[in-house]
Amino acid sequence: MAGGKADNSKSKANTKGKEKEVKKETKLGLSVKKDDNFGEWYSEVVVNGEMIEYYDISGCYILRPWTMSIWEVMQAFFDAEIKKMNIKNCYFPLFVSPGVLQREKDHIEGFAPEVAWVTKSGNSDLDVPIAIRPTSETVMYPYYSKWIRGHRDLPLKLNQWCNVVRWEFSNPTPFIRSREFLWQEGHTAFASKTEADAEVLEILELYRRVYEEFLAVPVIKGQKSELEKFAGGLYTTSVEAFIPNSGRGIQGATSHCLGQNFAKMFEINFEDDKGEKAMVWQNSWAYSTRTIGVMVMVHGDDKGLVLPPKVAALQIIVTPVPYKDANTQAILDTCAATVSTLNAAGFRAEADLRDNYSPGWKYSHWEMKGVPLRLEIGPKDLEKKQVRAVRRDNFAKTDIAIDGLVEKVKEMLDDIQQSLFNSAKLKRDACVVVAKTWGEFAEALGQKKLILAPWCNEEEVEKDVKARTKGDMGAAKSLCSPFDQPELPEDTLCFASGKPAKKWTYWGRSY
Ligand code: 87F
Repeated sequence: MAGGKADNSKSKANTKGKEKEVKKETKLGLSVKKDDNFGEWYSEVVVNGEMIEYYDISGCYILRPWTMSIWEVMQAFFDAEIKKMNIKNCYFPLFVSPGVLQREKDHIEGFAPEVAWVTKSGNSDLDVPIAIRPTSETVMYPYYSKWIRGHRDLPLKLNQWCNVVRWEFSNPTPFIRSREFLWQEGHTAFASKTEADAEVLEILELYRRVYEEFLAVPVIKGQKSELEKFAGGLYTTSVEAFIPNSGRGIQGATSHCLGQNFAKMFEINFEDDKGEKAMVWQNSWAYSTRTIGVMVMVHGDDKGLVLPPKVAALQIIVTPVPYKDANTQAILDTCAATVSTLNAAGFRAEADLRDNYSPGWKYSHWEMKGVPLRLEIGPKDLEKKQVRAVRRDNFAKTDIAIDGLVEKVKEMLDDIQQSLFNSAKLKRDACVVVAKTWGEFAEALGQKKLILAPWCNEEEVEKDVKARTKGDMGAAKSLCSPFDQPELPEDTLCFASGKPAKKWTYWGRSY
């Protein structure tokens, strides 16, 4: 059964002399193992973990509260950080007129098939079809042109939290590739390139922190190749994650320096401090609900989701373990009191006091949903003034004295957060292979590795790598040239062309 809920068949049980309806319990769990069929495992875990519900339009998914609360935690962090940078929130319309969309036709060309259009209202055709934003450059920049007049209007730094629509055609995947998704998009304009360059990196660091500090997913910061950068911009930086199970890299978020390309197209000019006409320097940057899919893929296991405590909607689930002759009410009261203590201390805790599910069923249920810590309270615990803690990440069990509960729980959640990151990093690092020749590269690619290779940095060579690795699994491409460059001895040659290498670059198949 998909949802992991009890079905409707009812049996009667007599508890404390009162007739109660007890739902028959159904089996929880996943029908496949993560290492056996990763794709199937993923689809099951996002549904059974109650993050996603499939929708009747392909590529569209319902984001359930369990998902939205994760998104809101990341949003609260990122939003507060960009406000410190004096970036303001705004909201532009969802619809784009065809005229402005065409104004950046050069770079939109490749994207055009993904743009969705509204052509009717009721039964009548619209005079002019209206596009739905796939991103908001063309929506926003005409107004940047209007609002920016002099150097005192700069910098202009806006962000919006919104949905976008990209009508993808290849295998839609919840969070990872959906036709509508949520993101923030930042669009900033500066008087100088120096300021723009600095902001690109400042934002990229926030993206690193979203992944590493919140989602406990290790990422690599670096620069995209000319082939993989946003064609409308000057250069693109990104954080790149890796999914060991599929052997694919995944672009986690991007921070672009647009240079003056859009300023030219949209005539975003200003009078500089010397009274001369100048063009602005622009950036744009975004991260999306894709982040959540990466987190699920990296941490989930055969029992379901594994949520890092910092983003989990619920950090602690308290379950009573009543026994036949025990004082059930005292156990339930202790559970409730424990939850109050934890909530008062700032944790997100709840008790599962439902009397129509057994403790075992509840364990499986909350394990499926990935709650980081479970506290069990039974008669023995009551007697000893303790609770039993069970960690979701490694199932380690510890008895904690009620006295020092808050401190101990804090310690454990911090430790879970750190352990998730550490083991994800160990696993990711174990997938990295240094390849100096085509032979080594091809072998590593066959083993689904994340490949670090010396490269001549030539576009033609990257195209050639793509052509030579084409196949059912998709071609290999460059993921990024890490900012953190290992030493490159002078006589090092490119793994693909044999020409002198210019930099170390990560390569692999990707999402
Ligand atoms: C799909 C359809 C139309 C990506 C598209 O990365 C246009 C586009 O411009 C498109 N898919 N892009 C590139 C988006 C670039 C940039 N936009 C602002 C970002 C960050 C946020």
